[in-house]
Parts: sequence; structure tokens; C-alpha cells
Amino acid sequence: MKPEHIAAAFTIDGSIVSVEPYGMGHINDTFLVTAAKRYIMQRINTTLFTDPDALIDNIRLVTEHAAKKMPGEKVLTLVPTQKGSYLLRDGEHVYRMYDFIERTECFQTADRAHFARSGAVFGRFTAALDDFDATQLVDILPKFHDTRKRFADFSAAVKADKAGRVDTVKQEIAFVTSREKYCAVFMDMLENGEIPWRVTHNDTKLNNVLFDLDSDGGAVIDLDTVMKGAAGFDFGDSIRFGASTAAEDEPDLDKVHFDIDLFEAYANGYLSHMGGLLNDKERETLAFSAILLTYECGMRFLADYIAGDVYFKIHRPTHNLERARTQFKLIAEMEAQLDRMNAIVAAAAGRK
Ligand code: ADP
Ligand code: GN1
Ligand code: MG
Repeated sequence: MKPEHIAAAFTIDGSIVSVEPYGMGHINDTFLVTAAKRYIMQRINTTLFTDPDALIDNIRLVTEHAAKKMPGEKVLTLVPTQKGSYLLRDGEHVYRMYDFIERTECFQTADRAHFARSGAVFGRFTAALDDFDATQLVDILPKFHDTRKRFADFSAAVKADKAGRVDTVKQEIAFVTSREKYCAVFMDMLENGEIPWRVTHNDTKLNNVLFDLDSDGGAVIDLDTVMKGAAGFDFGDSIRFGASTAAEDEPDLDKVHFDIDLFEAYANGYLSHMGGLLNDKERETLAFSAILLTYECGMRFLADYIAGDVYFKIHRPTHNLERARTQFKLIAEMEAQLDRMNAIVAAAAGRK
């Protein structure tokens, strides 16, 4: 079926004027549907998300809880089909729809003020879900932020050398393998109960927040990976993407730096909501989470480059390698400033 016909199967207000590709995500195919109101329709990437029913149940549970806890704020809202389901199947394709969250803006890079706001939006979201039992959620992508598993996958990709690229990225591979000790830090703390399993978004890129034009708030979107996890997964991934002076795929590494002022801005926003909820261990390892999540993502980009670009959408042949290199540059700069980062978190948490 054509996207227009798919869209018409949902409970749309008025008749459809247009259906157009939309956004800059790496995973799903997103369409803007315009009728009397606007909607976001997405073809779910079922190669990755093999259980769309469980995926949509996770999203429904979390958005309903968040909407109840955050009355009057903008929260992602699913639109049912005319048959009352939240999924529409067309052959092997599966679609879902959301209300378009109007009067917001989405950024790929942020200044201090917007980054602080994104910290507050993610902190607020996590705080709203503090009383939600995270074990109700299906592990939709099991071990998504289990860096031990990511390292094993990375090592397997190097060993297989499917695209014959290993010889060209020896230095990058050495960067990853020399830091293997990072991999177990968070999983060990979760498994031995030092830190709690929380509801985590698991993909807290800046472009997964929509900033409200009419208030200081915003909406968290892209909830496909919402699962149980560690607070640091979300904090660290936000810093990875947003506390950089350049885009995630900037080819000129001279432009890529870790910006500790942006780190501080995010930490202040996040901890204004979460400072009183985190336990000591979560707080003490929050700054390190930025290194860990950047490391994990860098090794994923590099593994995908080595495997022949099978996971992340690419727009040029060395795209994944360029993405990996920005991550490694950021890690080196964060490692040099970890003491200051820890002091910033301690100060921000102390104010709560
Ligand atoms: P992906 O998983 O591919 O990143 P997203 O769910 O993040 O897909 O959506 C891609 C883009 O579409 C977002 O960055 C945002 O700009 C836009 N978008 C997604 N959902 C909404 C929504 N409910 N309202 C407005 N814009 C949205
Ligand atoms: C993917 O879907 P998107 O573009 O927000 C990926 C994240 C990576 C990110 C890197 C499900 O996020 O884990 O951190 O790209 N999402 C999935 O840009 O793998
Ligand atoms: Mg996204």
C-alpha cells in the first residue's frame, strides 16, 4: 500500500492532504501526515525491532504514565487505527502513528540554554517515571547498553572482517581495545544492586527532544528503546551527542571538542529534577557515564563500518568511520577532564 493509504487506516481528523518523508532519524522511516491536524507516521524498522507488539506496549505504558504525571505538558501520544490497534500491518511492514507535537523545535546542536533545557526535559521525564516499575517493560533490544556485549560484538566484527576494512582502521581498533576495562562498570553495579534499574529512554540524543515554543519545557520522543536501565545510560548518551562542539559525523576532527560548559549546563538541568532521586553510586558515576556511552557508541559505529555498514543509515562511504572518530576524540578529551566533570556533578547535585 502507498503511504497515503496506510495513513488513512489510522483515526485521522479530516481528509489527508499530504504524506511526506520527515526528520533525520537513523532507524525508522518517518512521514509527516497533514490532514485537519498533523501526525507523525513511522514505518517501524522490523529488522531491528522484531517484536513490534511488545515495542508498542512499552511505549503505551510509559506515555500513559508520563501523561498522568505531567498534566498540561507535551507528551508523545499514540493514535489508534480505525480497528483500535496501535499498529498497522502492511505485508512485512508495520506502521504506527503519533499526534504531531505542534509548536516545538528540534535541534541537531544546542547552545548552553537549550542543552540545559534538554537536561531538564530528560530529568523531568525520568523523575515522572520514578514510581513506575521498570521491570514491567519488555527488553525490546536486550543488552542494548550492555557495553560488555557491545564489545563482544565489536570483537566479532573485527575477527570476521566482512568488508575487508580492518587493515585500514588498526589505530581506531586499538583505541577501543585499550579501554576494555570500561565495559563492565555499569552492568556490574546494576547486577549487584548498587544502582537501581530505572525506566530509561536509552537513546537520549538532542534530536529526541522537542523544545516547546510556548514554555520552558519540551517533549521526549523516539521511545522505541524505552526499557529498564541505569540512569547513567541516558545521562551519558545525552552528553555524548550534545556536549560536542561539532556534529556526530563531522569529518574535520579539528572542529570536534568536548565542551565542559555544555556538560555543566546539562548536568544542572538534569539534576534539578533527578538530584534528589539518584543514590550515591548513581551520582558518583554520572560523569563517567558520558565516557562510557561515547565509548559504546563509537565502537558500534566502528563495528558497523568494519561489517560493511549494515546497521546505521549512511550518506557517504566513510560515514560510520567518521562518526566513530568523533566519538574517540570526545572520549580522549573527557578522560582528561573527568575530575572536573565529577566536581560539576557533585556541585549540581548538592544544590538540590
Ligand atoms: P528515529 O528513531 O528514526 O530517530 P524519531 O522517532 O526520532 O525516529 O523521529 C524522527 C524525527 O521526526 C524526530 O527527530 C522529530 O524531528 C520528528 N518527530 C518524531 N515524532 C514527532 C512528533 N510526535 N511530533 C513532531 N515531530 C516528531
Ligand atoms: C540511533 O534512532 P536514532 O537515530 O535516534 C541508535 C542509537 C545511537 C544513535 C547514534 C535503536 O539513534 O543507539 O546512539 O543512532 N538507535 C538504535 O546516532 O540503535
Ligand atoms: Mg530519533
